[in-house]
Amino acid sequence: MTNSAPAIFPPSGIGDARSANQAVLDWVHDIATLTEPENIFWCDGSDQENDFLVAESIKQNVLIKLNQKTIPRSYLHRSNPNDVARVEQFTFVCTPTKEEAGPTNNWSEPAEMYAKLRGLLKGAMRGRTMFVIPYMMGPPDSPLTKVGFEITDSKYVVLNMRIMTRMGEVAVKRLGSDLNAEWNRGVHSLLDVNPERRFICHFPQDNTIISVGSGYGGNVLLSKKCFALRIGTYLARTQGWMAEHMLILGVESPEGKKHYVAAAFPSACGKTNFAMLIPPAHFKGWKVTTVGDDIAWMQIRDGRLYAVNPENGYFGVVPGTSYKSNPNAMKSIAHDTIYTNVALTDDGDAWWEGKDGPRPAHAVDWRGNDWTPESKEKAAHPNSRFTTPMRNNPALDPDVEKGEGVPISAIIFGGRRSDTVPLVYQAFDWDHGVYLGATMASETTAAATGAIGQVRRDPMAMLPFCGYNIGDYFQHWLDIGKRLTNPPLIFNVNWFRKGVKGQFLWPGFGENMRVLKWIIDRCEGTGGALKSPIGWLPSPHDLDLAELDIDHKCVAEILGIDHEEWQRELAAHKEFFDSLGGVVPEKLLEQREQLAVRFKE
Ligand code: OXD
Ligand code: MN
Repeated sequence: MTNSAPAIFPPSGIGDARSANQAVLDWVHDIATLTEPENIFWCDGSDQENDFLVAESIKQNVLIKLNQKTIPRSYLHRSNPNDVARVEQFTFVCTPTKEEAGPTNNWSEPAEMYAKLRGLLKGAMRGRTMFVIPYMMGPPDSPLTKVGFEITDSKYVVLNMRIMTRMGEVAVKRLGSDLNAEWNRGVHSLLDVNPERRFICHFPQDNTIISVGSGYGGNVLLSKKCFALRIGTYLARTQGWMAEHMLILGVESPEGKKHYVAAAFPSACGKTNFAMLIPPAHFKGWKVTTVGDDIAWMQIRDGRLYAVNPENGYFGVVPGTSYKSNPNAMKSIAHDTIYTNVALTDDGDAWWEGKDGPRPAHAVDWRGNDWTPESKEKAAHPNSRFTTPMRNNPALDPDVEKGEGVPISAIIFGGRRSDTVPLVYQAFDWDHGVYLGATMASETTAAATGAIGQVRRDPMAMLPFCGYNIGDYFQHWLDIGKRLTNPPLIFNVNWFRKGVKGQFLWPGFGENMRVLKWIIDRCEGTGGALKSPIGWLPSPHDLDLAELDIDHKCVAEILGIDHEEWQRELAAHKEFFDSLGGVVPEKLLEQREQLAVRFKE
């Protein structure tokens, strides 16, 4: 720091920049010179610092203290109503050429975007404190673990990053003093939270993210979608590993045999619920444990894929969370949790649509307005969120900190589809599995702004998160397959198929254990299956449906393949591949042709 830089604040011994890498200090100095903050606050992630920032946030109305008896150390934040979800239309991948960003990303020339962002950031932190957050993604002793620094002028971001990452000195130490060491530079400023000046920009070649004009999680907790996925995919490709939008769970049989599976579902399709699944009573002795609920970083060891969860907390969708849908999530969010955009009851509790128990007679809704059960508006925003430490999860897997990761036996793709796609089926091999991932689709939800309920292709649930050309990403998947001697089996699931009357055919939630069990049986080589044009399909008796109250007609319907629907699906696959403008690898085009041929056989 030079003399002209602002003083480090607070001077009380909280936070310390002295041990930081000079390259980081130079960058901090550059951003401080540009944004002109009143103070620089070097975050250390300590309890003392957290208490200080929580108290300040309450004073400034950034946080509302919830009832400390019923939900200890938990707080509510209300975001600006214009700022409640990720903004894909303002998210950019800035690579030297447009081709590198590919057909699925908004692209801008890096120099142009840097100039525009520097213009917006000029003086942006005047009168504000600039926080510097050192953080680490991944377990402390993992070769996959990476360091990032986020500069922000939002206390809410600091408090959330402390939950979502391993923050503070641990990251500074991991980085060390090598000026050429790899680390992610993240700059965030709220500016005036104006959608017209909202940009989430990634510079993969520089390992840099700049996000302005938003205070909403996915846009501003730069560790998550921006670093662990968009920049992560770029690093993964160049370094030969995988960064995926996948939960990771462990399944242990009563005999103590354990498998791990990774699953990619688009946003708000029940990833957190699946990651925390509690098996129904019939599956006595079976245990499901959570390694991660959103992101998997995977590497090859001894011809197998091993996964770590780079995160340290969960940023989950609140509405619909209940003791019925996800008891482990309910226990996780019963303390030490930051709620965003839920309703506030008169006794200081958090409330949302789908919570257990009766609706409150009166509450204050997510916008801060009075709400009663007669109100037309929802009390909690459909994309309201909880931020909670993974340590709160009663089903946390004991190997979550294991540096080498957990070995993955199966990869599951899935989406929200009312028709066409059966409950579960298995790919014939890795390349066919890549095709299942590449052609995945889902009906859109509230996790991103835009229309809800439309079928959108979302390859590997990565459409909004792949930080480079999607064609090269597909090729990377195919290349990884060539290096695996013991590859995970690949499956596709759909919990959301509906009957003719529009009713869900499958009960979902804990009952998804029945599907998981079949997947594990297939990994063990014991599960039965029928060969179908789309892959290996269980027959109704291959699934353990004992003690499940389900109509046999429903089971047949949910496992069925309607040839007409699949002709439309095949056409949609072609249309999607064509829309990508020639980047899809030949191998996947062949997969489509083979699928078409199998339907004619
Ligand atoms: C998320 C998302 O927040 O996928 O995890 O949108
Ligand atoms: Mn996600």
